[in-house]
Amino acid sequence: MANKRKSTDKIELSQNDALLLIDIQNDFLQGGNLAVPNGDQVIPVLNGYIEQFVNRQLPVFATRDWHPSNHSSFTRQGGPWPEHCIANSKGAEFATGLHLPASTDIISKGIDVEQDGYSGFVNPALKEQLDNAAARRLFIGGLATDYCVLNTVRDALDHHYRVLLLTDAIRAVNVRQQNGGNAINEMIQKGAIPITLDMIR
Ligand code: VGL
Ligand code: ZN
Repeated sequence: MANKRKSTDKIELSQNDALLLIDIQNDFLQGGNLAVPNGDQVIPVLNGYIEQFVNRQLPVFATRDWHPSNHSSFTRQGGPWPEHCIANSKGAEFATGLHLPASTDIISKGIDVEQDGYSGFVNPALKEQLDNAAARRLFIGGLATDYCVLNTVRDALDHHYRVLLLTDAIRAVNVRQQNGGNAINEMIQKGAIPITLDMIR
């Protein structure tokens, strides 16, 4: 099909592009309290994207789950998740292997007891800072495909950003085995464009 995007297609980075890294935090990685299966595999790939953006002096944003110790999503409070990403804890720190530039704009979410915080846009600072940076096209990757990536992409599309989904740099929790695949299908169906690192030049 002539119109179908192939992995050989190239994407030229330009101004109005921003990289948005979702929740690359110790608790979502191997040994963490809510480790995403194969989550660590996204780190070297994201470092490749970071390099491309830094080389062009394009902005990098990183969200982080930043919960109080009595967050409503924790099983102890009747929620679905083990305790994870408690503000200022080791588990909430960004992975040391992730090469975040010093200029990274950090967006905390899930900071109130009742705020679910799956989407980076629950913190209004994200939209404000993206607008300050004149970002129109967001390259989104990270953890987890079926929660925070999905909800951030939904909101980004609702806010009329163009979204490029980094399909080689996302991993799913897969509480049910099909959740990650379903999430990817939904994001693409809503307008996100799936890309891989080799497509960037
Ligand atoms: C996430 C579950 C709970 C995520 C955050 O980052 O996808 N998932 N909190
Ligand atoms: Zn959380």
